[in-house]
Amino acid sequence: MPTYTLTNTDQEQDLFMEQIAEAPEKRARLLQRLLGVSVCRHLGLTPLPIGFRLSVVIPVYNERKWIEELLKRVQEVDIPKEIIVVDDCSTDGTREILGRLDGEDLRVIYQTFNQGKGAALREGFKHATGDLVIVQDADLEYDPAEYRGLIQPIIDNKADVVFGSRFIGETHRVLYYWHSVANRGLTWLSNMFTNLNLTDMETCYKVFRREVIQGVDLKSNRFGFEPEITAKVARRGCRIYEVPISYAGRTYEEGKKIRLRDAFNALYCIIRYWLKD
Ligand SMILES: Nc1nc2c(ncn2[C@@H]2O[C@H](COP(=O)(O)OP(=O)(O)O)[C@@H](O)[C@H]2O)c(=O)[nH]1
Ligand SMILES: [Mg+2]
Repeated sequence: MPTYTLTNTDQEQDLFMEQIAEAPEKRARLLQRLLGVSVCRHLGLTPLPIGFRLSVVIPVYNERKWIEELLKRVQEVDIPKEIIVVDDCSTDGTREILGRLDGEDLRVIYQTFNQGKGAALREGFKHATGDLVIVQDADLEYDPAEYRGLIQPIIDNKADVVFGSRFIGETHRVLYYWHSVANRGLTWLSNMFTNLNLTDMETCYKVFRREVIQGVDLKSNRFGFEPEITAKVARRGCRIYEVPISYAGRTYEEGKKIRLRDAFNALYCIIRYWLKD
C-alpha cells in the first residue's frame, strides 16, 4: 500500500483512499492510529472480530411505499451482514418489489398466508446464520445507520441482548401522545414482572446473540413478540443493555399498523409469559 503524506500527488492520495475504503478492518486500524483507541471505542469504531456477520431479519406486510428505500439503507450499513426478509403474504405489490430485489446478500422468504410480525420473525430467525441477529421493521421509523452502536455492547462482551430505546435522549418525531403513554405503561408493567429497568420494551430494535434467539421457543404470532421475548430473555438471565436510538414515527396514513387491541394483547402477553415460559 502506498504511504500517505501531505506531499503525495492527488492520484496517490486517491489510490490510498480507495484501498482503505475496500478493507473495513484496515480503515478501523487507520482510524485507531489517527484518533487513538479510546476515542474510537467511544465512537463505536472498534474493529469487528474477523469473520463477523450480522443477520438482519425484516418482517414485511404491505410496505410497498417504504421497502425499497429501507432495504437500500440496510445494504448501505458498513457491517458484514446477511439480510433475511420475510414477506407475510403482502397484497399491495410489496411481493413483486421483493421478487425483483431477491439476490446474493438479500434472501426473501414468502409466508403462505398472513400470520403476523411474530410469526414472520420466528421464520426469519430459523434461517439466520450470523453471529448476531437484529430485528428491522420494514418502514423508515428506525435508522439502520444506528446498527453499529446497537451491536457494540455485545462486541465488547458486556451484553447478550441489546434493546434500542426511543426514550432516552435521541432525536424523535413528535407524534401520538397516547401511544407514548401506552408504550411507557406497557414497559412499566413488563418491568414489574421481569424485574428489569428497561425504558422501551416495545422497541423494534432488539439485537441478540444468535444462540440466544435460536434457543427460545417463541409462540406469539403478532405484536405479542415484544413482551414475550423480553420475558424470555429476562428469565434466562441474559445480560441486557439499552442504547439510545432515534425514532421517526409514522402516521396511520403513512402505513402504521399497530392498533389499540395490540396494546391489550401485549398486556395479556406480559402476564402470560411471566406465569409460564
Ligand atoms: N409479517 C407481518 N408483519 C407485519 C404485520 N403487521 C405489521 N407488520 C410489520 O411489522 C412492522 C411493524 O409494524 P408497524 O405498523 O410499524 O408497527 P409499530 O412500528 O410496531 O408500531 C413493520 O415492518 C410491518 O410491516 C403482519 O401482519 N405481518
Ligand atoms: Mg414501525
